[in-house]
Amino acid sequence: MTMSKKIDSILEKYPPKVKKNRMKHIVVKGKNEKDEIEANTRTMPGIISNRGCCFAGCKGVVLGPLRDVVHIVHGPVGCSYYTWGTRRHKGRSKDGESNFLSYCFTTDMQESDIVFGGEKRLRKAVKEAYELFKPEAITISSTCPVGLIGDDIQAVAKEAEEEFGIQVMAFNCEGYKGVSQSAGHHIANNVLMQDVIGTGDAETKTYAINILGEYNIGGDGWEISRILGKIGYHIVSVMTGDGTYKELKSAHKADLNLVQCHRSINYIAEMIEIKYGTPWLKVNFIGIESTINTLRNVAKYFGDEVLIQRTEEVIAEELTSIQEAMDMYKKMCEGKTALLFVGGSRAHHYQGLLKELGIETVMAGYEFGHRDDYEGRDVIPYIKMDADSRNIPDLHVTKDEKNYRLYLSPEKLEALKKEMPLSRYDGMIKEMKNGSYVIDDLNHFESEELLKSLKPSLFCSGIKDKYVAQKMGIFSKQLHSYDYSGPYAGFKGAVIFAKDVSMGMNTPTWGFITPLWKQEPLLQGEVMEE
Ligand code: CFN
Ligand code: HCA
Repeated sequence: MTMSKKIDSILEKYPPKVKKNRMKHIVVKGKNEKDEIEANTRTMPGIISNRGCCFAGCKGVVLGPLRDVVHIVHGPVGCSYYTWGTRRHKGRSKDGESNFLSYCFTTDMQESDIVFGGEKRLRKAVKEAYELFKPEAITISSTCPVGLIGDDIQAVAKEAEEEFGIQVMAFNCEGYKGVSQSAGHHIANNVLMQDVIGTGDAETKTYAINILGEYNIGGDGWEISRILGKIGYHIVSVMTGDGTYKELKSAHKADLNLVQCHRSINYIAEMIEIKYGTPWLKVNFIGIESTINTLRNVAKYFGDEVLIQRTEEVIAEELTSIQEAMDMYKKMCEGKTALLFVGGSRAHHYQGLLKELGIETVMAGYEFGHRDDYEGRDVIPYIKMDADSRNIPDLHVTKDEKNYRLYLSPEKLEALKKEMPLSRYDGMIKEMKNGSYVIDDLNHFESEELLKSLKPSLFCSGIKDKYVAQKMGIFSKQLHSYDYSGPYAGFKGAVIFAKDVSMGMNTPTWGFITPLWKQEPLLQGEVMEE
């Protein structure tokens, strides 16, 4: 069955309202004049989505990796316990520094707290955490029931700050807020920008950079830092993989922000640019060509001949060390196909690396990407926000509640576009081959149907559907946690990824499994239309 017939047959199974909705989330690259996709909208009730929640995006993704902070989860024990360590953001302290990553802090709310309020319990937890661990800072993240009963976590945080003399930040990131993890990213970004970034005064050296949207999953950030360090960059802070509150405070002192995951941290990148005039550059350290391009672009930004020369030397050295292994694995991967379905950036970032191994991506999708992650966007050209530029007519920097916003009149924006090269964040679709499929918020029914008909060699996804695929005899690589492996970033990471997928796809195991589509259906039924 062709892919388009398959999609039609999937859509035909839905009631009309669902069909209408899902059609807008499916795009065939190049079929229409514009590749527009609906994204970042609410999943229809009844659909088994892979999406996570606001709390996952705030505490799990953005805050969690900060290792010198005690992160208290205010909610029932499961919210904290079942997310403990599963994302595999690694952290290693230097001498004398704290590392609380291996701990799981929760207020363990009970029924009585739901009835009488949980603030007392939270106060006690903050006090206990402070007395036992003396952390640099404490975060409080609330989960669903807290929002429903209305505990004032901001007031508890404020009180605790006065009592203990450390920063205590409260995040109202109840799971049900927004439509996915994405709302949680935004909440975390706002508070970090408001309360942390800009409060430090650490010394910086030449070529000072921050790495944003890099969470050190499986050690990715360490491999990226190794390469950048070898070239001669000074990494002021990493947001937030193996990162610290202490370093974050001085992040505004860097010369340039590199943005690896745009989705989760574009807010901070933009707010720093607007408030401090630090430009940001979209980078990608996944895949060899992407890593090389990234390194060249960063060197070009600084424009120093010695740095450009050193970059080329490091690239040559690194390439020599991996070439043989990559060639070997390529022979094992050539001609294979992949389906990619991951959060809000990796379904894009991994396509280059797969291509380098000879693996074609036939379908890719994000759980919670926004339209710009798919279709790209114009990035406002770099405007140095010194005292003078704040007086440019038509250019207004305002701070509404917690966001720094830049308002430009359309005329001014057009004029600026002419004056300086407009940087663009291209998004995922542009880099895909014509005819390939892009599906937003892919659900379990759709995943199973596509796996059955396309029978890809590789399904890159997460824990919720990994074993569904493998029971069908299709190798599934978790692109969230990297299963138990990594790093996959940079040069050395590319080899580890190549090895893992070569082994996974070529193991004889899959031949011993009788895929479900070769067995008799266990259940059969008709979906009733409205
Ligand atoms: S590490 Fe990142 S890279 S932060 Fe984001 S959008 Fe999640 S936790 Mo899972 S693996 Fe995934 Fe991205 Fe950015 Fe991770 S693709 S879903 S919220 N994500
Ligand atoms: C999250 C975290 C997650 C889940 C991974 C998965 C992660 O969104 O809650 O579903 O396999 O990377 O740990 O994305």
